Amino acid sequence: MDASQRGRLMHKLADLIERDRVYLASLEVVDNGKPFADAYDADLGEVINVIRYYAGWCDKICGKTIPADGPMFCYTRHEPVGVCGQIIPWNYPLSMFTWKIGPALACGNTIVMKPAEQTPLSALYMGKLFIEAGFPPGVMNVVPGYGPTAGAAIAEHMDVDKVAFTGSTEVGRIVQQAAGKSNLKRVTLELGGKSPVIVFADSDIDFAVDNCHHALFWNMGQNCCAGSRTFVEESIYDEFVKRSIERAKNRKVGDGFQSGVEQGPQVNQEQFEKILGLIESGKQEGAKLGCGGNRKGEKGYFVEPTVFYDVKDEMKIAQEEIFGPVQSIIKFKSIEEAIDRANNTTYGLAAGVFTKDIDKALTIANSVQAGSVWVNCYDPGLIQAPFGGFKMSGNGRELGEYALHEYTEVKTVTIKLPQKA
Ligand code: TXE
Repeated sequence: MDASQRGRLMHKLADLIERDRVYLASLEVVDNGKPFADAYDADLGEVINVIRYYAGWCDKICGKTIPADGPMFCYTRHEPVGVCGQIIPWNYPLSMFTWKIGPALACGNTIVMKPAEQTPLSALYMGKLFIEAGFPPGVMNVVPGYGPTAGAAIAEHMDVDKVAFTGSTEVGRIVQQAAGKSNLKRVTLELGGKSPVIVFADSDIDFAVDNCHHALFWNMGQNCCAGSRTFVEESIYDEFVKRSIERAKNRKVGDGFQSGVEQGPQVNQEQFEKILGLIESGKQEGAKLGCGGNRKGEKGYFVEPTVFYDVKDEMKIAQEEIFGPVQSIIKFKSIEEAIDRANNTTYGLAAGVFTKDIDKALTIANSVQAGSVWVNCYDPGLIQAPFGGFKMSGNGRELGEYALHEYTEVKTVTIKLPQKA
């Protein structure tokens, strides 16, 4: 169909999501446990914006004419890759769904989507909305199932041309290997992180405390770019620790449908136990526990907002992705030391810096190995800007114009002319 018609279908889909926004947000709460206000405002807001953003791109994806040597007319076409397998996690079920389908549809691909086994409901409902919007049969296929069966079938399939995966680094490797062993399908990966946030003494301390709190605790800490290593300059360290503990103690934990709740349960028992195990390792390895450190209550997978301080780089809680409400505060002395220690990780997804000194901000921005660097903010959620990882946090970029490159093949057409014009 015409590219502009694809754009109209995507706008129609966005209209239907807006119509059913309360229902979709409620499905996210039931499935994932996140607070309703977060699902409704942040997740659904982003979902609608992403689909509209990419709807606008549909008829603006252009090749080039190339001033090639000789009597040649040379141009490129940006063609769809074909059938795109997309495997997504459970922390942002609908957001991850739309980050993936947006650029894929804009470029004219078809999709086989596998939602996470923990959170398939909103993806299935989206399948229904695709039909209602009038997408041709076969363009969008939602296949719920488990990773080693349904997910692996996508990664290994000879007729799938590309696989986009978001999830653990461990499974990212499996997906890339499966692509290598089958048809060398294109692979983009968005994996875990251990993102540093560097707070200098000249920053507004309350502002920095609050931002570092949200950088870690947002979405129950189940965030690939969670600011999970909070580096704080020596001279403000004690005060920063004190205020961070106060903030975490005030965090309201409970049922996501109750108003005012900031933190719901972890997604399942496996994640809950992983987090409690890492908290235990922090205690045993000598990190100081400022607050929390246990499950909350006796029912459900609730974890107390936990703050560790005097955390050392070699401790497990400073090395491994916890994916839970556990903040680790680390002291630093100089900017050089902060950069070295921030980069001392296999991950490279994101980083934050808080300072009023532009020189420090730019030195950090240029020196940290991370796909996104946020200055005096953390994860502002700009859908127009690319997002993705350095090092073992993955490859490829999602969102923004950059994501379109991941969903097109560039074809070069060269025509010999009788003479150079
Ligand atoms: O992830 P998995 P899990 C991290 C986080 C978390 C850990 C484990 O640290 O604690 O990973 O979470 C599908 N072939 N992140 O076990 O298994 C699976 O069905 C193909 C960070 O839930 O990677 C699901 O759809 N697919 C992350 C998806 O992969 C397979 C978000 C993610 O699940 C598969 C989630 C296989 N063999 C977890 N095995 C982020 N980057 O945001 C599983 N899957």
